[in-house]
Order: sequence, then structure tokens, then C-alpha cells
Amino acid sequence: MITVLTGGTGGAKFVQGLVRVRPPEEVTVIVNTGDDLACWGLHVSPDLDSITYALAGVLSRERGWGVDGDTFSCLERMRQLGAPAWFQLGDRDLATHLRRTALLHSRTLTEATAEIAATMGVKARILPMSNDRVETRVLTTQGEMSFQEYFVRERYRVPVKGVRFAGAERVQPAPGVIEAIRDAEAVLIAPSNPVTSIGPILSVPGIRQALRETRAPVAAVSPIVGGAAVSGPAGELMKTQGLPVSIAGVAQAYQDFLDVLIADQRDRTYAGEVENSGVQVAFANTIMDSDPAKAELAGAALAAVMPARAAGRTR
Ligand code: FO1
Repeated sequence: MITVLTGGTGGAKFVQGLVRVRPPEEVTVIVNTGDDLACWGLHVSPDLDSITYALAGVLSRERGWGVDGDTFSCLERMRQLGAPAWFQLGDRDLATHLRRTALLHSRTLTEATAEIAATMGVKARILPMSNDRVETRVLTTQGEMSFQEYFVRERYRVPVKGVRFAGAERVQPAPGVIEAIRDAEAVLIAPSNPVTSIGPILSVPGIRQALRETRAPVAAVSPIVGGAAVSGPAGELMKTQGLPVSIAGVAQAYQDFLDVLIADQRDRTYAGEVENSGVQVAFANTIMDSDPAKAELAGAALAAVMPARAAGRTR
């Protein structure tokens, strides 16, 4: 079994590539829920939805989130009724939040996620990092706000002073998460934001330790290419954590459990810096601008970890 840790947008493409090179029944995806929010009284889990939609083949290509071809009639009416409308929920997307919210009255987030994914024909296993609430809080010069207020409402234009994961110390990993890391053939960290997509997952007690202790080789695909994030605020957020905005910074963020970093060809000059932190580096084209490119990157990540397993642990 291949286990992937991921956030939303960047990770969704990577997971789409992975199920083209490995049977989806052999893939478990552990997903960030620090971005979750209550919107219009509904429980919205953006990253769980992006991964579910991506694996169901209905993720919007133009937006990178929500349902392909969705309409926004309800959003317009809600705006007219004076409801907050900065977080755009499409009509088909809304059905997912209505269904999840109803299921959560009697099911865990893991169960609700599995039920929704199964009805959409998804064969891979999708697990939230925890069934309990962990909220990514972004400390900015305009005060503390939720991740979506920072990322969507403020369009990540407000300077960041820090990030915290409220509630992390009190929660448990969702059932199956630790086993999925411990018993994996390989563990892959998707090219998601190391701070606000992978960071919340690592903040859940037991997960980072499982990554350190697993016999499975662990590889990460860098979301940083040429010294900048492929998309979103990863660069700015890495700076707030004192991490260089480079592939060496990504290796540093994961160095206590990482065996191999998959970096973009154009970052070859940083190879020495990455290896000095005890992490092997392999180069590939990490820009996933087509379905074949997504599959090639996933294939390169798998190829990079198999020799590591054969050669024994490098840490
Ligand atoms: N991102 C935006 O930039 N603007 C939006 O209005 C927006 C709405 C939205 C609705 C549902 C959903 O699942 C995702 C949505 N996103 C939107 C993306 C979301 O902020 C990101 O996918 C993650 O939280 C970051 O990985």
C-alpha cells in the first residue's frame, strides 16, 4: 500500500497522477483538515473535498477546487440575503457539505468521508488526519484569522507573523492513519504547502513519530520550484517558520523523517545543500501541467523510494 499525506490543490493533482501508476485500491490518502470551516452552518472540508473530487474525476480544472462546471445560484441568493459570500460554494459542491453535515450527526468525519467517496466511485481510501477539530490559525499584522480568511478572503496579501494549529495537542489521529504510515510500502508527502497543508497533519500527536519510525521509505515532492511556490503562499509561510524558500527549506521542514526529496530539474544547484541535511534528492519535472505530467511525477516519486528501501534506511 502506498500512503500519501496531502493538502488540497497541489496534492490533488499528485494523487490523480498516483492512481494512474498504481491501482487506487492500493492507495491511502491522509488529508489535512486544518482548513476546515463552518460556512452557512455547514461543515466544509476543502482538502478532503479536493482529494475526493480529484479521485472521482470531477475536480474543477480551472479553479483547482470545487466541482467541474458547477453553478453558483445559491451563492448569489445567499449574497442577496446578506450571508457572507467570500468563500464561494457552488451548487453541486453545496450538496457535499449538506450531506457531510447531516452524516456528522451520527458518523465520524472518517465515516462521512468514506461514505461520500464511495458513492462517488472513489476506490482509494481517503482519511482525514483526525476526526477531531484542529484549526489552522494564521497570525497576521491584522490580527489572527482562520486559514480560509487569510487565503481566500484576504487573498494571502496580509503579512504573516506566525501560524498555529489550535487544538492539535488534544486530538488523536483518525483510525487507520498510524497503521497506514507504519505498514506502507512507501509514504509520499505530496507537493503541498509544508506549513499550512502538511504542517497540521504533522501536528497531530503520533503522526510525526510514526513517520520517523516506519520501515517504509518516505519521499516528499517539493512544492517549491526555483525558489518560489508553484502556487499559493507556501514561500511566505515558510519564511515565517525560518525556513529558506528553496528545496533545501522543504528538506529541512521534513528532515527528521524524510529519506528522499523529489525536486524540480531546475533546482539541481541545490542538490548539495539538501544532501548535507541527510536527505537524498532525486530530480524530476515537478510542474504538473497535464495528466501525463502528473503520472510521470508520481512514477518518479515511487521510483525514487524503492531503491531507498532496497538500500536500507539512509537516516
Ligand atoms: N479558494 C479560493 O481561492 N476562493 C474560493 O472562493 C474558494 C472556495 C472553495 C470552496 C470549497 C472548497 O473545497 C475550496 C474552496 N477554495 C477556494 C479553495 C480552498 O481555499 C483551498 O482548496 C484550500 O483550503 C487550500 O488548500
